[in-house]
This record gives sequence, C-alpha cells and structure tokens, in this order.
Amino acid sequence: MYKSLALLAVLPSTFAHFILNYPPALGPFKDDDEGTGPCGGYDISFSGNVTDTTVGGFSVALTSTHPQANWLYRVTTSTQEPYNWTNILPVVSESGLGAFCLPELTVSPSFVGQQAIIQVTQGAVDGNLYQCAAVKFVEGSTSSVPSACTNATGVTATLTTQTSFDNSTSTSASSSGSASTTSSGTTASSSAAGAVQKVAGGLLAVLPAALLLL
Ligand SMILES: *[C@@H]1O[C@H](CO)[C@@H](O)[C@H](O)[C@H]1NC(C)=O
Ligand SMILES: *[C@@H]1O[C@H](CO)[C@@H](O)[C@H](O)[C@H]1NC(C)=O
Ligand SMILES: *[C@@H]1O[C@H](CO)[C@@H](O)[C@H](O)[C@H]1NC(C)=O
Ligand SMILES: *[C@@H]1O[C@H](CO)[C@@H](O)[C@H](O)[C@H]1NC(C)=O
Ligand SMILES: [Cu+2]
Repeated sequence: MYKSLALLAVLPSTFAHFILNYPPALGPFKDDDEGTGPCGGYDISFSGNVTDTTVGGFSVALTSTHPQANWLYRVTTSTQEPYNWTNILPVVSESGLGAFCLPELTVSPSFVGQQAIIQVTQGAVDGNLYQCAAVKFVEGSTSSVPSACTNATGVTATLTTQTSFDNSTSTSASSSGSASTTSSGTTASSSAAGAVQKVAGGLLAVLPAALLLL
C-alpha cells in the first residue's frame, strides 16, 4: 500500500499507467515496458514469486492512474505463444483513480495443482498495458483478503459483455462527462448490467473506501 502510493506520487502522470500490487508481479515495475505484451516487459516465468492462490476466490489488487479504464483478467498455464489465455471475467469497465481490487475472482477447479500466470491488461487512453503474476493454484475459496485489496474512494466498476478489447473505438470518452455522475452503469447496456448481476453480483456495488486518506 505505502509502496504503491509512493510510486504514484513519484511517477509523472503521463508515464505511470497502472501497477499490480497483488499477487506480486513477475518483477519490479518497468514503466517503459508496460505496453509490451504479454507481461509488461517480462517473459512468462515461474522463477520468482509464485503465490499460492485459491481457485474458489482470490484477489487482484491494482493501482490505476487513469480516471477511466477497461480491464481484462486472464489466466494461462502455457509458457509459450499463443499462451492459450482463458478469461477470468468479461472486460471490466472501471472509473476512478487509485486503488482498485476485485476480491472474489475464480478459475475452474481444473487449475488446482498447476502453476499459472494471471495477466491483467488495462485498456486506457494510451493503449493496452500489461502486468502479470505467477501463481500456484490450490483448492479452496476466499480465505483472507490481502491488505493491499482496497478500492479508492469513488472507484466504480461494471462488467461489460465484451470478451476482448475492441481496439478500434475509444473506451473512455463517453463515460467521463458530468452528465453521467449519477450512474455508474452508463457504459453498459441493460443486458450487460443483467449479466453483471448473474456473474458477479457484488461488482455493481459502489464501495466508498475510506482508506486513501492521504
Ligand atoms: C517478491 O514479492 C515481494 C513482494 O511484492 C517483493 O518485495 C520481492 O522483490 C519479490 N521477489 C522477486 C524475486 O521478484
Ligand atoms: C487451454 O486452457 C484450457 C483451460 O482454460 C484447457 O482446458 C485447454 O486444455 C488448454 N488448451 C491447451 C492446448 O493447452
Ligand atoms: C487488440 O489489441 C490486442 C493487444 O494489443 C491484440 O492482441 C489484438 O489482436 C487486437 N485486436 C484487434 C482486433 O486488432
Ligand atoms: C471494489 O469495487 C468493485 C466494483 O464495485 C467491487 O466489485 C469490489 O468488491 C470492490 N473491492 C473491495 C475490496 O471491496
Ligand atoms: Cu498511462
């Protein structure tokens, strides 16, 4: 938490994009390489931190420096292109600066016992950006949520119906106007909102976290 806040303060906003706080990333954050897939300048590898992760519920904690972004959470056990990525969720549309954490992600129980890479892609105004973490999936559901897993005040998110980024259209312009401040769901159709309720009921909730008081 303190580390990411410090990073946020030090990096000029035109350079910082997003940081993966938990699970630990493949290596130290490399700002210049964050746009390089699949892992922001790192090769897929299990030689560093490999975090035990329960298939029935786990957290991915991020810090975003973009006021609006789309996020894609994917997983693979493959170490070679094309990596056989599996979506953990449809594309998530998120608004708000700072800490953003989804605490109840799940993958198929078939991943139990396997080492895997969790990849987070942020689609934002300056293109697609990548971070990855190496994990070992184990049985179980959400045990404890790591302290890094918080939402900054004002952060909201909804699931879209997209399964990948549409590179041809702007993803952020339409939802940032003052007219949309009373609704967090303006970027999703009503059917998309229905899907949110089914797939991840808690995702629509607005959580006014009181943790980033600095
Ligand atoms: C493992 O993760 C911890 C916590 O994020 C970090 O301090 C350490 O440098 C990481 N080690 C490696 C080898 O990346
Ligand atoms: C790709 O991943 C899925 C699990 O998400 C797995 O069932 C499938 O066997 C994998 N395919 C290959 C070619 O590894
Ligand atoms: C969109 O961008 C991603 C990541 O750069 C790439 O893998 C994908 O092929 C692109 N899709 C299209 C339709 O260009
Ligand atoms: C953060 O906000 C999202 C979207 O509202 C929500 O799904 C998630 O549970 C929140 N995270 C925490 C740690 O409460
Ligand atoms: Cu950026």
